[in-house]
Amino acid sequence: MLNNGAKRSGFAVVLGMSSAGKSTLLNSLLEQKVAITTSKKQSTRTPMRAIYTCAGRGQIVFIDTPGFFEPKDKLEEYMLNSMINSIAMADVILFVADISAPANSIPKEFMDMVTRAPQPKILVISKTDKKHEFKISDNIELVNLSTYFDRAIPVSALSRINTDRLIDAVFSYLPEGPSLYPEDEITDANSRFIVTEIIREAVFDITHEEVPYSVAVYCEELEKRSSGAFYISCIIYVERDSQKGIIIGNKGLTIKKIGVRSREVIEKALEINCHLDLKVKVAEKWRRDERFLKMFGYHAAGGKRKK
Ligand SMILES: Nc1nc2c(ncn2[C@@H]2O[C@H](COP(=O)(O)OP(=O)(O)OP(=O)(O)O)[C@@H](O)[C@H]2O)c(=O)[nH]1
Ligand SMILES: [Mg+2]
Repeated sequence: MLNNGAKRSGFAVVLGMSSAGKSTLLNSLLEQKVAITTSKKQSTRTPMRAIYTCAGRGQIVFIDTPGFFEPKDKLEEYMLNSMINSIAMADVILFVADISAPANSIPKEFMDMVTRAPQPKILVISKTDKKHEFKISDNIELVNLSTYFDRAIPVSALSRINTDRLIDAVFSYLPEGPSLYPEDEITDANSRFIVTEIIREAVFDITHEEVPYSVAVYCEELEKRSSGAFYISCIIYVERDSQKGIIIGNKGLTIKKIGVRSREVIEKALEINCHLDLKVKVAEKWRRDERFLKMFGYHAAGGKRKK
């Protein structure tokens, strides 16, 4: 436990399968929306830092990561590599496993990667609100899994069950030291990144099948006007003409819905008033094209970080 009230700080990397609830957990721990969350897989495409500061105790820099899967194109290779590279900087690893996921859903190579890492590890059993009466022994895979971890903590991000216990556990594994980020900062992501993520989240929620996975958002302009309101212009890229039609929708209704919803979330997240302009363009096979991946920030030296 904490030593003579000395402050602690460090990195806690959050790993797990896609849709395990990693991003939702971080939003719940920070009591603020910092990461996008959707019911569809592969919503997080790039690692993002979510900063939890407690004046008396110190600072935990959580790193949200893309969920594990077999990569099929360059975007997915970037996602997997960025997740793997995040592990090295962690002081503690949080492995999020969905209590309701089917047994054996976690590939052995992923588990091996996690268990081989030298850092202390916490198994975070997520979505426990889904089980009427939660018993770890109900899920034999989780019982086996827990033997590889220093401790297992069942949580519900949505019902905020055991989130304080998880914060206590993470602090106990961090080294003593000063805050790594200014204490009022909650993420390292810049405004352009936050805007494009919010639009992508709206597309994920509003469109279906392959469309969300074929979408990337590019922010052309984000500028404060003399009125005090911001002008934001973004391009939604898709891979095919047919997808452009789906995004625009009958009489432009779908793009309008995406715009209204995104603007509302952007204004709340950035605490601004804004005018949001959305365009849709086709960039064939962008998921396999280095130039586009770079442009969208899906690149090792991606330029969307402040630091
Ligand atoms: N019932 C319940 N659902 C949850 C909880 N946490 C997350 N979910 C749901 O699980 C789905 C996936 O959540 P995300 O947080 O986006 O999952 P993720 O692990 O970040 O997924 P990727 O970014 O795709 O790897 C969403 O529909 C969430 O609402 C929880 O505590 N309880
Ligand atoms: Mg996520």
